[in-house]
Amino acid sequence: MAVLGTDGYIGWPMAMHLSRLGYDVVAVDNLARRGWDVEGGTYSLVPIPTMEQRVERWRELTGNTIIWHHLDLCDHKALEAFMAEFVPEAVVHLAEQRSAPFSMIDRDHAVRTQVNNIVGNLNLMFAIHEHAPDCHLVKLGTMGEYGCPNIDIEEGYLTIEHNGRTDTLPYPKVPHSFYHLSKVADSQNIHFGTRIWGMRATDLNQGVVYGNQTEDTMLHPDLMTRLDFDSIWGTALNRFCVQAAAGLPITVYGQGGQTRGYLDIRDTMACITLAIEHPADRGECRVFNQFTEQFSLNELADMVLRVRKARGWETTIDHVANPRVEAESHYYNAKHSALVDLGLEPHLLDESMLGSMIELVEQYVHQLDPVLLQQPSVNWRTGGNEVWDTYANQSQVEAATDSVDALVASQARPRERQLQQD
Ligand code: NAD
Ligand code: USQ
Repeated sequence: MAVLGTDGYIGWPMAMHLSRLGYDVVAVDNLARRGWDVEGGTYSLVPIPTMEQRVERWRELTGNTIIWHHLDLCDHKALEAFMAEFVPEAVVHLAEQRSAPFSMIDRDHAVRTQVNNIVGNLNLMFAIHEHAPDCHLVKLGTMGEYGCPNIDIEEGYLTIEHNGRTDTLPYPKVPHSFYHLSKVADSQNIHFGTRIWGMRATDLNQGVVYGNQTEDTMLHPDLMTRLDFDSIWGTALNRFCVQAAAGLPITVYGQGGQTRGYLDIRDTMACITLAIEHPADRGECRVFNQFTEQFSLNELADMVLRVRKARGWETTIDHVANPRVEAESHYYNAKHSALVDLGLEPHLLDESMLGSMIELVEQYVHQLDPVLLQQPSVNWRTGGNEVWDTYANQSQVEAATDSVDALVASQARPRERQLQQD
């Protein structure tokens, strides 16, 4: 079993989850994400050890071995050698640039996102085809591929009647960003691969993930997964919890009617495991919408506010000017029954879950950079703004005195280092 993107927010708990279930897990990552943090002056609020330290701690505590493999999916020769050596029965592919704002900074970041994601995925498809043709590709896509159409969103396919004829076709996509567009291209390429080569594939169109704790991450501080809070990498509900823990206003972009699918990180583990345990057939391109509930941003912000209030603390909602180009009040009804039919028992969002997330954040709140938390640094129309420039320049100054590789290896956080120096 190969988990690609294991150093990330979802990848690390996923590798542990599968390892605990008895799978032989090979963990793959090129550590690009640590480099992108250095580039933009961002960092995980929860400190994360190196991959070597993580797999060693996991082995020490559970007796289970996760094999760590440093590999870039864009290096097709290395990827082919990897696939020929391990011939995995399934590959969980999480290894992409996954931030919509990052992809909207400028031309360079849009191109890097699409090249990394589309080429990496294509290399993986060819490596599977040539060296492990029976391997099940479990690929993380995103609900944002669909956008917000004014009709119900189906699970991947739509049956259309046109001029008296009927066909079932891939669902039309109107994505939210250059990042989301890269996922649409991946989906099309995978669909094609299943048709021409008889590949088996499951494309998981996942909603926004929240939460930070799984059974395995809670075993030891070294096994925690990353917690992004800044406006480039942090996702909506996680950011709202961090803002609540810090007593800062909750930043709802625009009117707050934007509705998306959401799921608890524990359900991400369960959904991917269900997909692995019920593999797609040869030649099948299966699409599941992977989320458990849909909420508007106003609904999420109100819930977080109530949790704060129940503890006797006031906080406010700040409707900041929307840095994105997106509908702020729209129809949204996305189907998501396929994973429930396979046996998913969702952890629905409630106030106790939000309370425990806020408590977790409170332990690290002194490490927060409030500018990174509160101020959007990328605008969809004009790209990276002065906040982006300030933090990116900061990291360039750091990089001039200390190579990016050394920073990545030492896990240093640019802002923290600056504070120490001050
Ligand atoms: P993440 O950024 O925390 O982790 C992604 C990992 O992939 C990083 O460790 C990075 O170094 C690695 N990576 C990137 N490009 C690579 C390459 N070319 N070769 C090898 N490794 C590479 O992201 P995440 O939040 O864990 O998301 C994982 C996947 O799930 C992504 O594909 C993302 O699009 C998808 N997804 C995430 C969410 C969410 O809310 N976090 C929601 C829907 C879908
Ligand atoms: N938003 C706010 N305030 C904030 C941050 C975000 O109002 O402080 C809004 C955004 O404008 C957007 C919504 O919240 O309307 C969701 O934004 P997000 O940053 O939580 O999520 P998004 O950019 O869509 O990306 C995240 C992951 C991505 C994944 C996607 C799933 O980073 O990898 O693909 O969620 S989905 O949204 O279903 O496409």
